[in-house]
Amino acid sequence: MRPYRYRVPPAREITPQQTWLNRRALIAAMGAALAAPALPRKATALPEVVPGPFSTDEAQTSFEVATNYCNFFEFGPAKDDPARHAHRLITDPWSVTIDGLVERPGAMAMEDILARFPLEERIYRLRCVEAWSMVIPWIGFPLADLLANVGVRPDARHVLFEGFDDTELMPDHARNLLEWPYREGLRLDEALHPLTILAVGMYGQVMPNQNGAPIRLVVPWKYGFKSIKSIRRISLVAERPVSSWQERAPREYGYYANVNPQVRHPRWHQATERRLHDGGRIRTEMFNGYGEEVAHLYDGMDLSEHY
Ligand SMILES: Nc1nc2c(c(=O)[nH]1)N[C@H]1C(S)=C(S)[C@@H](COP(=O)(O)O)O[C@H]1N2
Ligand SMILES: [Mo]
Repeated sequence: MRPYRYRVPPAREITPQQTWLNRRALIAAMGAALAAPALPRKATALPEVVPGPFSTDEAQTSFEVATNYCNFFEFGPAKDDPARHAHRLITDPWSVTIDGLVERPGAMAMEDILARFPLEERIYRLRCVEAWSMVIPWIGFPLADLLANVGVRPDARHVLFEGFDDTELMPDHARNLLEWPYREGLRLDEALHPLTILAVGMYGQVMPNQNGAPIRLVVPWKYGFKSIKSIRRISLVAERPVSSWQERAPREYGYYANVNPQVRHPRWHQATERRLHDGGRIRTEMFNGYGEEVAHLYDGMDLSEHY
């Protein structure tokens, strides 16, 4: 997260969803034509989705903005890099390896994940540490469901998540931005909190590649960088892991990264945020407005120290 200039693209620069879908279909068709026989097709539909708890009724960010103004550094640092390059990521077949301190380690195929865990819509605020925010209707399921399914061993204290590290897929200007794979972590109680979900879609459809297909984390009370995209591995561990951003700039990015208007950041004022869809500035809420649900997780902790 270097000091780039960020702006919301004006409407004329935003690819309408239909064009974007057509382009994807075209790219898929081109791929299919080159690799003659049975190229795995991207799932076009999700199983049944029911409304879930904790959803906000605030105005939602448009699909166009949410899919064109992205942070996904594997595909480059500019806000439109992910929309331009993430189609390179092949998301089917995909599996997530679950290992470490679990009773039943192994690789879980995406089909099995979709078949096993009932999907819910969760409309959450997303607050980036760069002081912009969106409201996104995610489709996913509680991470706690997956952890219950594999059985967490009593000595596990944290969960480590890893993205993909196929540097071949990355545009040249992205390869050296971070140590790959992208890594994030949560304390076990944060991971088990019912607000924490693994998302497989948004806006009623399969997750667009640039938003972290086929499966990503969403932790709405923390800065957006905790919500790791395109997860390949989930490890239950005893020691607190070091995230990619902590490793890169430990004074700027803490392990907790709870949204906190009182903790200063050297580059972005955290007291207010810009809602991308209306351009207005609003006050940033402690825990991104989810304090009632999560404040108890941090009882007795000095959050200016454990930032
Ligand atoms: N693998 C991976 N996950 C990532 C990132 C990234 O660069 N790589 N960026 C993070 C940041 S900084 C933010 S704000 C959110 C943005 O999610 P969105 O682009 O879907 O809005 O994704 C997070 N997850
Ligand atoms: Mo972010």
